Amino acid sequence: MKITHIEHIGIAVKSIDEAISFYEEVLGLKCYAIEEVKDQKVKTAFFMVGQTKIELLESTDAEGPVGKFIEKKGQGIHHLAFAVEDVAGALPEIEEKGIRVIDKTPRKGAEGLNIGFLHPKSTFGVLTELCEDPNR
Ligand code: CMX
Repeated sequence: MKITHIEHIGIAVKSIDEAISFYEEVLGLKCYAIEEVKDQKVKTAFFMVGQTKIELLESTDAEGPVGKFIEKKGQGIHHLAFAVEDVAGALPEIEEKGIRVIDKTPRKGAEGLNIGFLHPKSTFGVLTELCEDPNR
């Protein structure tokens, strides 16, 4: 498995509109995309910082992963996503090393990326995502 860079940092927020205002008006970043990912029960907003993105996540369902996270832990960093060249190959390779893998095979995430998650209980408390851009 080869990690090329940090693809994005996911931040759970209660209101994506309020959070966008902070990132744009206070930090001076530009939101370049807003997308609902129905499968993940979230609405997302993206900002580019160098080659890394900030992904704001607002839950669209209290029982979804971000809804449950905010209920339990409050707003804050939700996950760390690494860009890899081959998610389908990386997931079984990681599982073979005894790490708890949430997705055994890749699924489609925001921006059409192929993604897979590793369970935070196996990764020192940080929900870890692997992403592959199929257009690269
Ligand atoms: N970071 C760190 N720990 C987390 C966490 C997170 N984001 N989400 C849950 N946990 C912890 C809980 O606090 C809980 O810990 P304790 O038992 O110590 O209280 C434990 O993980 C719960 O684990 P669980 O019972 O297996 O499951 P949950 O139903 O809470 O689900 C998880 C947790 C990570 C398996 C689930 O959220 C998941 O599958 N996430 C992957 C998908 C996802 O997060 N999608 C949203 C983002 C989509 C996008 O980026 O587009």
